[in-house]
Amino acid sequence: MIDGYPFVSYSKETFSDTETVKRSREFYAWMDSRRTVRDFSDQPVPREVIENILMTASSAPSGAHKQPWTFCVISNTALKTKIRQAAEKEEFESYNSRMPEEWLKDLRPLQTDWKKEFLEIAPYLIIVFKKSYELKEDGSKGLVYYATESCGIACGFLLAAIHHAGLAALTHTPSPMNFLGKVLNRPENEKAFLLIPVGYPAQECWVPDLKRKAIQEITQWYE
Ligand code: IYR
Repeated sequence: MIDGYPFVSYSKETFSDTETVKRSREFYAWMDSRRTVRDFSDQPVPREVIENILMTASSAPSGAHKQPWTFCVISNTALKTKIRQAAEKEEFESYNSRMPEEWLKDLRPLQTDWKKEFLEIAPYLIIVFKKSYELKEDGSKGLVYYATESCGIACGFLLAAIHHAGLAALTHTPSPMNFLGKVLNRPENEKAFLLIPVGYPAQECWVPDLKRKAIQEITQWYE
């Protein structure tokens, strides 16, 4: 007898080819309408929405089902201010002396800079922490597997859930990010992975009119 989960039947509804094509097309169109947003409204978002999008994120597959993530949810005004100040300090350094010219040139069309007012305006900041190992209650350590891939997939699910709920998000990577672990007092096994401000888009919200790569540019078919 192997220790572990009981196995249950996974019988899902399937669809005709026509319906499958239609569903995939509609989902693509919906996801393709998602944009990274930097202009947020301060309109509050119901707490249950945040809980639901986080549970969606946590439904992502992970190595040996370890779910090696913690989602820190910040709505406290003083804490948001502290995070903004610390992020801007790092970003100022990055934009002014750490990023190479090619990187700055690549960012110019997106019109980003070191100022991060959205960190105080968005009603919620979700900070995803990656566990590089498990810290058990008795203080011992446990392995996790493919933690980076697992967290990346969870963040993808999270962004899709945010978009599905009609909210906007920004994948923000203040660099380096270790100040977040310090500000939030995270345990030693957790490293900040991604900072995602979440909220409704501002009434006036502008995004660059970027184009996505065509199917021929992103695929190689072996038939
Ligand atoms: N972390 C900085 C710089 C930045 C880097 C990339 I790559 C982007 O796609 C956008 C911004 C910032 O958040 O401004």
